[in-house]
Amino acid sequence: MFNKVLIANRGEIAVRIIRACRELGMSTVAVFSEPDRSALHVRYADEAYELGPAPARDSYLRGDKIIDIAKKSGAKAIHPGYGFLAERDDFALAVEDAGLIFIGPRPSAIAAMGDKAVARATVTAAGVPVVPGTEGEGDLRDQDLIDIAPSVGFPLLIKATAGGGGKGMREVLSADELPMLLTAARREAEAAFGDGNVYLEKLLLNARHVEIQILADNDGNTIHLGERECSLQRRHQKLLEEAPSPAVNGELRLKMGELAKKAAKAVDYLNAGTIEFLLDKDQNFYFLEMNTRLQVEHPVTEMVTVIDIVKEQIRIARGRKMRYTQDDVQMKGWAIECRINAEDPYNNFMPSTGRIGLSVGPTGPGVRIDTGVYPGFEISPYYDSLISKLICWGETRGEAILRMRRALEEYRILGVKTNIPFHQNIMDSHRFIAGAFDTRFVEERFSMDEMEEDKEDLHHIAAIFATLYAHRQTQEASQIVRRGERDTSNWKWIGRWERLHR
Ligand code: MV4
Repeated sequence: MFNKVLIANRGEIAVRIIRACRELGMSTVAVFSEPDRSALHVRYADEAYELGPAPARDSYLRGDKIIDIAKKSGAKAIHPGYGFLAERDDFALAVEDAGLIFIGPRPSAIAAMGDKAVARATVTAAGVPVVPGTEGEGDLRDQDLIDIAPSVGFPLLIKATAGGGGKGMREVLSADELPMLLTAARREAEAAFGDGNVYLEKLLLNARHVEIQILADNDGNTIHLGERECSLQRRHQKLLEEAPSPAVNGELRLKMGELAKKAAKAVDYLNAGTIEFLLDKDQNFYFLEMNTRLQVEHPVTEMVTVIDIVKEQIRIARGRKMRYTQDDVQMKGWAIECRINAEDPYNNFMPSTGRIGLSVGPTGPGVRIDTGVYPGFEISPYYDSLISKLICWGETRGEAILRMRRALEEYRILGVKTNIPFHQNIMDSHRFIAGAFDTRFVEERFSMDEMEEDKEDLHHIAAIFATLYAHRQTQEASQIVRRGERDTSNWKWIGRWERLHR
């Protein structure tokens, strides 16, 4: 049994894990790189040890050093957070071999889900639907793939078996492009992952990215905590997540949840994990991959289920039974998370580095901020650009959106450019408000400027009212819009509507 945990990570997620440990009465050990000497996770932990220079390979990826520090400090368990060493089965194994506990899944599950072709074959055998494509876990040669391609159908996607998260994918529109793109994809995969193996999947268009949170303990209990909608992303970087998904009803949630549990059980899964699905317009869904770690967006699930996922991870790692059965899990209300990044939404989301100046975060009812920075902290180019995660809960999706709008208005960050204006535009977007978006929305349909024109469309404004006040008559909502003066902003409208009707 352990009472001291080493957190092998930095930033907001290290702080998040330290908080869970403290509430459970456990001591914490932080590790840090040179520029992170005065970071928040270092200040919050009971002890902290330096790993090395800024580059991750010299610091946060030094599994050997981290294990040594755990042994030296008497931490009997290591929580990897997300990124860095979180999904490295060799690290998880090394932790176990050192007689320590890895707070996460077994190395075998990380490895099985880490190879995307093995993952596909494994969950298929368990009866979980995958996107039509190549089958089996063996390595396929170009000629095999060229022979199989017509039966998969075009357009299709070449994906790296060692990939994931959208890295190293190639769209193929027709058979004649395939040989050339196979060569390019293999070269890229070889360079990025040291493994040039690829597989094929039919390309699904207009799909949403919906993922299911899983928890599994040592007693063989596997439960799901419902879904998260993660379609709002740009270049495979998620920008906003919500729970539940506007596209999922109770019946679909039940189906996806049961199949997600099957996928997890197929690799004898332990601890917290996430099953990613693509969901199409006709409510068909397909397994994409499993993330064998705690995720950035876990708070939206925590807000609607009132389950502390990190504490549950620690309980599970201690060999305890989960505190919840599937019947205990209920979703209440709606939660939205905006990732506040140090980047310029008016300049192609260019990262903005520098010292955080004066900053004041929103507070008040239903607002949660997870952050790893503070005024005076230097945002360096070495790590990701996440300043904080702003999470708002509301009784309805409408209340969550209005609360997020309010919170974004309150938020002040000086010193670096942030994507807060982007999120404010999203909160104004009729498609977002109506819940009518897919994974291509931000890149193909959304622009900071076009927003203004879009706002003039009365049908869309009617959709806003209908969504925000779903408990009222849609007709009533659209009448208010038709009576309207054209030059009044949507949000003034909503204010007026509030005064008239509440
Ligand atoms: C796909 C797809 C369409 N069809 N696979 C990107 C992340 C990785 N997990 C898999 N991804 C995709 N796989 C098929 N067969 C579209 C994507 C995709 C995507 C998925 C989730 C969230 C955002 C995305 C953005 C672009 C493409």
